[in-house]
Amino acid sequence: MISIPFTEIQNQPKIIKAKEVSIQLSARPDKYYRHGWQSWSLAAWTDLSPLPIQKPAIFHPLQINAEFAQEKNPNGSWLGAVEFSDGNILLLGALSTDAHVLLVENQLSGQFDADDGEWFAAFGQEDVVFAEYAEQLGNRLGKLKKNSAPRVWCSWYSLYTIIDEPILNKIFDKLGNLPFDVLQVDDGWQVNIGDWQANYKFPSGMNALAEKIKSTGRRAGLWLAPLLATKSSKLFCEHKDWFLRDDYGRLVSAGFNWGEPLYALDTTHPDVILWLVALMQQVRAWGFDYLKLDFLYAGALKGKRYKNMPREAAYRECLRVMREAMGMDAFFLTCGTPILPAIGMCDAIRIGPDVSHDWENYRNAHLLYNPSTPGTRNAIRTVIHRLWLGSLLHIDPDIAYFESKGNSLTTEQKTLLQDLAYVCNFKATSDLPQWITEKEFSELHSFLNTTPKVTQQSRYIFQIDDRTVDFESVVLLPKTKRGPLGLWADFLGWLGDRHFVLRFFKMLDDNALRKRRNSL
Ligand code: 9PG
Repeated sequence: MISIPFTEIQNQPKIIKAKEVSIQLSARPDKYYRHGWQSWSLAAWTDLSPLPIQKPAIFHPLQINAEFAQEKNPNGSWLGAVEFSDGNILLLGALSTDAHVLLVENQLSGQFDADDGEWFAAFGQEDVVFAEYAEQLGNRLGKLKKNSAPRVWCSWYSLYTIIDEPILNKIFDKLGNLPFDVLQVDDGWQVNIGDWQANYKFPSGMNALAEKIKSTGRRAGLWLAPLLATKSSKLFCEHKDWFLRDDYGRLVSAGFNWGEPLYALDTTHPDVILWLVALMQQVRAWGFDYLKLDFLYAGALKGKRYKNMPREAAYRECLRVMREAMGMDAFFLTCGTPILPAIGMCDAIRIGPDVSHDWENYRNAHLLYNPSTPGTRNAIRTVIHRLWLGSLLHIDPDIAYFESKGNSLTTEQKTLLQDLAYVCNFKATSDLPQWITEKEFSELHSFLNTTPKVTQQSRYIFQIDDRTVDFESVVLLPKTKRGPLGLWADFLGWLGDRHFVLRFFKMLDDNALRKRRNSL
């Protein structure tokens, strides 16, 4: 462990090569910058008290860095920062993958999993320090920024899995002259997670779907989750030896979704690599050139791999292979991705949890303490703390809403989300042309055509053209519940780990979706 006196960093940034490094602080800081592992994990400035463990635990592999789920001290993936009473910050950040930062009493320390690596440490004004860190990361991992991010219509946040060929074709026609660059088909087109062929709802096949989109003058986008599979998939049944296992030979859980347990591919297995390359080429051959690859954390879970290498390094290598296979001319958006390994490998990265047509779900936020589940407040909170990534690649804050039908967000909340899109310079929506009013249609039209001047005035305050927008009220985290409510919360957490409970909730969701489909 290399120990650095704080005074050595106070006047100028430092790069340190070490497996472990620690900085002894001169005073107890006021705040800690927690940087979550992947797109959906929390990023936020908080006080130094322990955060409640988010629940249900069955979701840990798919929402956080599960290795640190029980850690009480403030900590985060690759980087951490502390804020002192004078407003200055000290940042310690890794310059390569497989690293973690932790604050124990007055000691800020960083640790690489396997070998030595480089650390960046700097003290001063928050924006300057984060910009310097990003610059150093860019030098090592690469900057991949194209001129401007495409404007995207995405099927997920209005139709979820109820997409089918007739409804999508109708929507593509009705989008008229709205200035979208990409129409992206999300989850719901595939036979199963792992079985990436068109399902019965797309009888004309994927070529025809891409053709239809291109005939409207836009690029065709497609969602896939290539690094994992459900237990019921053909892929899992036929290739059990392709899946990640632990030291005892047991399958590693990649969480639970789509009403089923999920398993992760071992992306260092030569046959898996061939399969992934063929899949990326297949998607391109269908005619899609905007790829939203999702649930990518599955490529970086802890396990015993075919090739013995650190898990995030293995994941980064897999991204490189998929990027090469899809071609540099494709637009590659990563989602549910561990952040640092994706830098330099993709064009854009989702930097927060999903938005939803609700502001905050009381059960998930206040009883399960889960800041990763879909919800607009969760999304804004984490995105606003990850803007520093914007100098390295396009940052996707998720979609903005304009429609009021089926949407419980207030006008102010919807405006905040639209402003977040301006701040990130990444514009997307899922609104249905048949649901939005004339007024909402024209608001969406002007949103897509506007690039306002955005300047950041402080951590949470932005000037957007002549308006001042303050995101501070959004970022607060719910307090731990005590007494009977605390017990109830624990019980809910326990229930949330049961497969039958998760399947029951899925059934309710599916029913609601069916109703939605019928109303279209
Ligand atoms: C499709 C969706 C959309 C969406 C993605 C991703 O359990 N979870 O915490 C969880 C978080 C996000 C999520 C699904 C589950 O959504 O972010 O845009 O593509 O998958 O299934």
